[in-house]
Amino acid sequence: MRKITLALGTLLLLGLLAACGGGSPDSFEVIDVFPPDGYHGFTKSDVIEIEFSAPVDRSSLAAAYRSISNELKPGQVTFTFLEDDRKLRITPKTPLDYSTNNAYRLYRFEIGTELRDTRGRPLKEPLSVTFTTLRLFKIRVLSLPQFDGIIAMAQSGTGTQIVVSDDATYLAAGDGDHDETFFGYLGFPFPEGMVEPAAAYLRLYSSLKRGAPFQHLGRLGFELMDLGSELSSGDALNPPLVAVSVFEDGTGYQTGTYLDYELTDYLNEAFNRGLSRLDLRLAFENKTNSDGSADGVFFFTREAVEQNRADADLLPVLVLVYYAP
Ligand SMILES: [Ca+2]
Ligand SMILES: [Ca+2]
Repeated sequence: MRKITLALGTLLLLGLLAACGGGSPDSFEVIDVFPPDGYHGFTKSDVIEIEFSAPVDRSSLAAAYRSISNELKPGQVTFTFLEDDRKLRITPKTPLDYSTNNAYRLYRFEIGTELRDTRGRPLKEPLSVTFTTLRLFKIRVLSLPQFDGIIAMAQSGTGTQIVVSDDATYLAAGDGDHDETFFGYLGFPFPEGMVEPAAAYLRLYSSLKRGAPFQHLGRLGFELMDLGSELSSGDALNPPLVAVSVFEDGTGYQTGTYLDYELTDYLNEAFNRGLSRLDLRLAFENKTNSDGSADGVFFFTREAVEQNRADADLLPVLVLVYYAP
């Protein structure tokens, strides 16, 4: 008899719990928060959102919210209640600053047990969140060996002949002794974790010049490409992804010197297109001046270093500045 009574009591209790599970939870607590405590990589477009188990008594928020971070103090944020006051959005009036180097920039806020729900119950546990915004990184990236190389294109009676050399020790742009056209290629991989690109600078070492390319072929253009999975003949014929905006006109061009070009617009374009690299084609405005004599500029490839034909300092380098968690 006693056993039956106990079982009946358990059933009643379960029934009571089930009834509470509906619109009337057992306790007032945080059930989700963004960013979670310890989060890295909060961006300028992110907002803080906290989801509660029951509707918040709005009048209790002022006493419950606090922050030691100047940009998150009560006067510096906007509070918005959503989803029948079960969700609180906290939007900084000024987007939170990113770290200006690779050190973490910390932000912190708390919601204390002063917070009540509309039934007057205090928050079960205080919420304390420390998080960081994006950090700034500056790295040097070398072109991948399978993408640095040269493509030669020649016109003959039988049509256009294209020769791809992705294992050459140099890349060249210009024309050759038989009026063929040379295009040079570079493919710089993006680092993992790049959330927002900031700037890109290409540094070339002018190892060799033949003829008078800037007089005969016009300016050297840096063309943004998508080289795909490998260098192929189509990469000589395909147009650049966007209009070329960076040119070298040859003023002061000397062999044996470093040349610097800002390619930030190219970086942004490649990143916004979802590409995993900054791929470049180096091409003069005129494919050839048809004088039967070579005019061109030359740069080392990764293979040149691997074969001990050039020092690593002389390789094309992309200095990449970007934000990551
Ligand atoms: Ca190569
Ligand atoms: Ca020529």
